[in-house]
This record gives sequence, C-alpha cells and structure tokens, in this order.
Amino acid sequence: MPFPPGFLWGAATASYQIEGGVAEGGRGESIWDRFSHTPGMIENGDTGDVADDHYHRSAADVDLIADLGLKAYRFSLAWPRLFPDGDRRLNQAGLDFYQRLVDRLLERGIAPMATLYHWDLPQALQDRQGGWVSRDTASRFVDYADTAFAALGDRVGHWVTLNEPWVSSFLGYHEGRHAPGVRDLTSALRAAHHLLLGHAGAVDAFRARGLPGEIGIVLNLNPVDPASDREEDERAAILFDGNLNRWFLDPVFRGSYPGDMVDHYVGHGADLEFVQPGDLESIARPLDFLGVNYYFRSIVSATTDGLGWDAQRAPEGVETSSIGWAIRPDGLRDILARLRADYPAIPTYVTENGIALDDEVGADGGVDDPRRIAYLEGHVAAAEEAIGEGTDLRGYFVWSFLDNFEWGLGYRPRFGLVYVDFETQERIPKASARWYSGVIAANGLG
Ligand code: IFM
Repeated sequence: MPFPPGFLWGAATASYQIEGGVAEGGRGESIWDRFSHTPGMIENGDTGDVADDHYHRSAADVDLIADLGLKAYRFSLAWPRLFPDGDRRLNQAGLDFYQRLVDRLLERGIAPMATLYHWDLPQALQDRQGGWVSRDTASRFVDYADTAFAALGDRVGHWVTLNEPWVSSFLGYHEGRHAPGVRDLTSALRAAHHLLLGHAGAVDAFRARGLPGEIGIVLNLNPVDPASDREEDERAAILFDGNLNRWFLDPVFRGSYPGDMVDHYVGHGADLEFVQPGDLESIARPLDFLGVNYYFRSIVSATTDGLGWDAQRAPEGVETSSIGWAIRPDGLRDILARLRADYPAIPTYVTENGIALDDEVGADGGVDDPRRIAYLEGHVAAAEEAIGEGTDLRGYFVWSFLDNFEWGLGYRPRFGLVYVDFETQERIPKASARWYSGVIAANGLG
C-alpha cells in the first residue's frame, strides 16, 4: 500500500483568492484590497472584491467538496475578518463565518486544514507600523492566532501558521510584485524574520492550550538547478537556493540562518540587527508537520545586478502551463529527497500542487482538461515514489479546489479542479475533478 490508510487527499484555497464579500460581516481592509485597487498592479485591473463569492456560497461549496469525495480541505482565515483594525478588537461576525465553515466541513466528513496567514494582512497594521517590517506585527499575529485556536481548536485537526513566508516577504517587501508593494532588501529580511517569529509565537500559543490537533508551517520549496555548468551559474544557484529554501528551512529546523546568505545579504547592504537573542531558539520550536508547496524547479543563472541571480521557471522549449511554469514531477520527488537528506525527519504534506491552464467550457457544457490530469498523475506518482524512498508523507492537496484570483495575474490563470464562471458564479467540476475522485476512492493511482 504506497499511500497509508487515512492519507489526506484534499484540495486547497485561500481567503482573498475565493471569498469576495470584502466589505461584509465587519471585515476590515487587507493589504491585498489596497494593492489590487492600485492601478497597474494586477493584470486586467482584477481585484478580489467578488472572487468566487465563496463568502456567500460556502455551504454549497462544502457540499461540492464532499460530492467530489475529498477527505480534506485546506482553506485560510482572513485575519481582517476577525480583527478588522489589526488590534485586539474581535469582530465576532468574522469568526462566526469560519465557525460555520468548519462545522459544515465536519458534518460532511471532511477534515479541515486551516491556514492562519495566506497573505491578507490587515491594512491597518501596514498603515500603522509598516506591516511585517515591525516586530509588533508578530505579536498581533499571535493574538489573532490564539483567538482562532480558542474558537476552532477543538474541531480543526491541522493548523498551518504561515503559507509561503518567502512570497510574503521577498515578493511583498523586496520585489514589490505583491502587497504591500515595498522594494527594499532589509525590509524583506525583517518581514521574513517577523513572520517566523509570529509563526513561533503561534506554535507556543497552540501548545499552551493543549489542543488535540497538529500545527506546522507551509513553505514553497523548489529544487534549484544552475542554468549551465559555468561556475558563476553554479554559485548563483547555491545563493538562490539559500534565498528561497534555506533561509526558511534552516531557522525552522536548525535554529540558525545560513551563514553564506547572511554574508551575501550584508554584502548587498542589508542590516540584520533586528535579530534578537533567543529569536532563533523560538523559531526552531518542534513542529508536528511540514507542508510543502511544489510547482516547478528553478533554473538559475548569474547576473551582475540585483542579488546576483536570475531564476526562471522553465528552460527554453519545454512544455509549460499557461503561465510558463515547466511541468517537472521529478522536482517533487527531488525536493522531498533533499528534505530527507538535509533536515530532521518530520511528517510531511504536499499542501499545494497544481497547474494553471486556459480551461474552457465545451459544447457539451463540460470542461475537459487532460493536461491537468496528466500533471496530477505525474505528481501523485512522484509522491508515491517519495513515500517508497522514506518520506513520511501524510497527505496531498491539489491547488486549487476552485478557479480563483491568482494574485498579480488576476483571473486569467485557472488552477481549479472546479471551473468557475466568474459572471454567473456557476461551478462546473472539470474532468480532472472526476479523475481525482477516482484516485481518492482507490487511495492512489491503482
Ligand atoms: O495561488 C497561489 C497560492 O496562493 C500560493 N501558492 C501558489 C499558488 C499558485 O501560484
């Protein structure tokens, strides 16, 4: 039996990408509301104002998850629904939305996996103190997390503190391609550190409550390949690996930042004095699991500008998704092998994996997506191989349950198992959703 009994076959979403209802139920503004309404930031001027209207359709959406036979559903809580001003004033209506969602999932026999931070910081915290650049934002996050644990901790079996802190910090505060749109290296490093401190504080708060569930972190991890065997490209690949993978894995699992990257960032003018005694010990608190989001391998060449690397998501001429990401199931197997080799053994989930395609509704009203089926089949097979090689893999979540708001790319890329007509909000399970139901029923590829 390659996939153990009880393996969690699921699908994932995130609050800002699907909920809509941004001004309802007392929700406050998030940095993604502000950013998506800033001209030029999002393709086609799209915003998450309505998205999949999941805020009004959550009950029916849970029924659809159940009808597809999914065992688990990974979603995120919108912090500004609970704390609209980012302070200690709880908006009960916001919490009630997630109480109803969790209750409905459990009624339908679906295990909830709740992510506390999938990028929608209360805008008030950005305005007041620069968001994650401020150490106090980590404390505000712990208060919010503890409120969620108190309310939902008896029913949610799997908690994720942060989704992809590399994206929140480096895309949000260094490249400025994501909210809040800051472009400054020290700010990104401060943000990354304070995100990890918030993670650590949330883990402590969770443990202090003695709750029955499990808690972990989700990282976006890639194997990193040099674009050539030139020494400069090989060195750039090591540095990019340090930026993307080791800058998060090392503190969480070893209690230290990688020395080569500390030197590299300082060499580029960064100031790391925000790290205080004891921080790294806290960040390295033991976790119950690691979530891995995997989409592609990174191909890196040396540059003379920026941080000294250029990372591509596909070599020339290979088959890619509709947003240019190469299809490389071997990368999933490789990243899991690398984790086994370099870091302590830990129960692991593939918390996101999927492909963006230009799906269309056919003449028969269905959505045929054979390329998604092939993609998922390849990656499920890679996950199976990793289990055979020793990874303690406990679950696999397709990104995404629904087509949704893909951040800077708006609604153009469709990642869902379920097609969404954004005019009518009709949901149409794609052929891949039916295929995935079969995999779940067989507990594997059969
Ligand atoms: O849509 C995102 C998700 O929010 C985080 N992980 C990657 C997905 C695809 O880009």
